[in-house]
Amino acid sequence: MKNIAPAVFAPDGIGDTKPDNQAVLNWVHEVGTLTNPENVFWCDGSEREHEFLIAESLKQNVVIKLNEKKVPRSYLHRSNPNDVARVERFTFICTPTKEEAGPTNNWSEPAETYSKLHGLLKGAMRGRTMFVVPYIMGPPDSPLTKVGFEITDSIYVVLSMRIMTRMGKIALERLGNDPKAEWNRGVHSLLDVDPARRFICHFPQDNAIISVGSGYGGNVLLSKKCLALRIGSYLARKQGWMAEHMLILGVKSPDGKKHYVSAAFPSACGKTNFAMLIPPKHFEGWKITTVGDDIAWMQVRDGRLYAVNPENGYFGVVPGTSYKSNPNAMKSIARDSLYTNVALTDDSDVWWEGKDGPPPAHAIDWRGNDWTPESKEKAAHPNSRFTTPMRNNPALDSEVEGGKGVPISAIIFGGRRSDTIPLVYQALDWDHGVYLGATMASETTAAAAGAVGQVRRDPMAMLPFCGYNIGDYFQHWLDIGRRLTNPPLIFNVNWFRKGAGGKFLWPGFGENMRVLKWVIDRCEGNAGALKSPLGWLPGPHDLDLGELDIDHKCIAELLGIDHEEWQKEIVQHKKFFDSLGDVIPQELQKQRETLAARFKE
Ligand code: GTP
Ligand code: SPV
Ligand code: MN
Repeated sequence: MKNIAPAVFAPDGIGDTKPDNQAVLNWVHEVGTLTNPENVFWCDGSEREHEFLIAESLKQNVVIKLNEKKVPRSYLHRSNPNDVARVERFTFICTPTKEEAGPTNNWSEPAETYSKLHGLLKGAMRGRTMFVVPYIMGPPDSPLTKVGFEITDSIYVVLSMRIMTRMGKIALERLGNDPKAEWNRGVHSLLDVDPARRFICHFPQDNAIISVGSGYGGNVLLSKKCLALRIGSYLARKQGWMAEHMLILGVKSPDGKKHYVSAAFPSACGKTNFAMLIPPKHFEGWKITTVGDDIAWMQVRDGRLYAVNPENGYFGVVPGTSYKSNPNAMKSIARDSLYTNVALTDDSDVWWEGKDGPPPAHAIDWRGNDWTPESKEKAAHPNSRFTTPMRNNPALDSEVEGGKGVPISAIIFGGRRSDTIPLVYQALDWDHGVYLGATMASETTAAAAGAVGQVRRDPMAMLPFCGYNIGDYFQHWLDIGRRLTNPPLIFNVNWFRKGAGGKFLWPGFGENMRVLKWVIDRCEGNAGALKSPLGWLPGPHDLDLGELDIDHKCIAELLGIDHEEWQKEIVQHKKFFDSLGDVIPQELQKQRETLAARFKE
């Protein structure tokens, strides 16, 4: 299957919707002069355009059509095997000074980087079509909503952006013709999909992104991690709001009361699953709805925090998704979806490890090779993904289009930790909660290139996504807290604690409702908790474990605080802060000292 495809030639009326904003026209002209494409295709997001692009990408073997009966209007794409995840080593924040990018980011000097990238882009689109994709991030009537343009030579990127963002005319209308309007300039070229020429570069001060050499989602759907988080977090600090790697969900209790919760878990640590949770039978009358599964933009209004989901679709982890683990995701991806790097069955259905039912006797694996259950290789890549419109989600929250956003009652942090971290506990106050976020750690996953399963600090799940100095980011969190008269309560969770046998102690998925209910009850002021050195910890009787088949010993282990492990953990907190130099706010240093002191009490 191909990643790089030759130019497409559209009939009149398709691909010719030029914006009338002169700044955009000038920029497209400049990029065209540099990259020298065969032609320019101006996207408008229409159904007719979509049909044309699908037909072309089928002809060019960029996607394969799936079984129309089993997965209507859905397609499979295979990326280059050298290009299956985000590349953090080749991701750069190109602020004028290194200090602005801070100790956690790769930095490179803007002028030098532009010149290097322009060198790579010179003539890079020869023989290809240059697509211009206008899009907005955020509900159409939100004050937080941003306009972006992505130039790309990948038809797969165009098809994906159409699902992931509100794409086309809506963005041209929002932008208008003011040449000084704020909008993001994104340039993407596959080049020759060579890891040696792969760079994802951000220029926050110019609101610009250049990504070359990759065709994988997180590196090339520039709306998502690049704009909504890296550039977004930079703009958010300047403009007084927050851009976070968080899901947003609604919780309605049987008496009709509704709360909204946001949660920051690192990549492939359970955001999509938590955002689509279906409560177990024991919780009849409770209903969870999804506002977003990956990114939250939040602002302070009347002393409360309000959140919108800037995206329009889900780019989710496929392996492990089943009717057992996540029925709402299964229903969402049963149609209108673009799959990447999953296996293809002999009847043109898709398959992956962890899907319901037995494996197929034969399939084509994610690399395009024959596969049988006896094969040593996985059929689907561990970071294979679905791209699907959020409107397919049966549990989509009714407020998802609301520009004002939803009021957040609780913020949950959580990582993937085999030990040390209890199932759930609550911070003592906002500043303590910021400390929980700042010191959180998680085992690395297949979502990023590199080793899997290594514990690393990933503050607020933003380590790969904070577009400026992490010390200033922590201070921004503390400052936001000062503006909140009715702040969300802050919690920490860990679905991934393991017992002596190396198995997960907690059943997870739908059963996470039990933890969520305690969170909501704490917000309502009617759940018990014990004061511990870590903060408020539920006693075994504070969690509703009714009808759950779980050993009492497991619960004790899940909620236990091992003092020896915590002495080590606090040393790691200090090491982490020390490794960042002197950028850590005093308040967070103080939090660490009081945490250590509480253990001595
Ligand atoms: P990104 O899209 O990379 O940001 O990931 P995400 O945070 O949305 O993670 P996702 O919900 O896709 O889950 C990632 C992996 O964790 C999948 O393999 C899930 O099956 C698994 N997972 C999710 N929730 C749980 C849970 O509660 N318990 C356990 N054991 N695994 C879970
Ligand atoms: C993540 O890695 O956190 C994702 C997938 O959500 S990607 O868009 O590739 O970043
Ligand atoms: Mn993510």
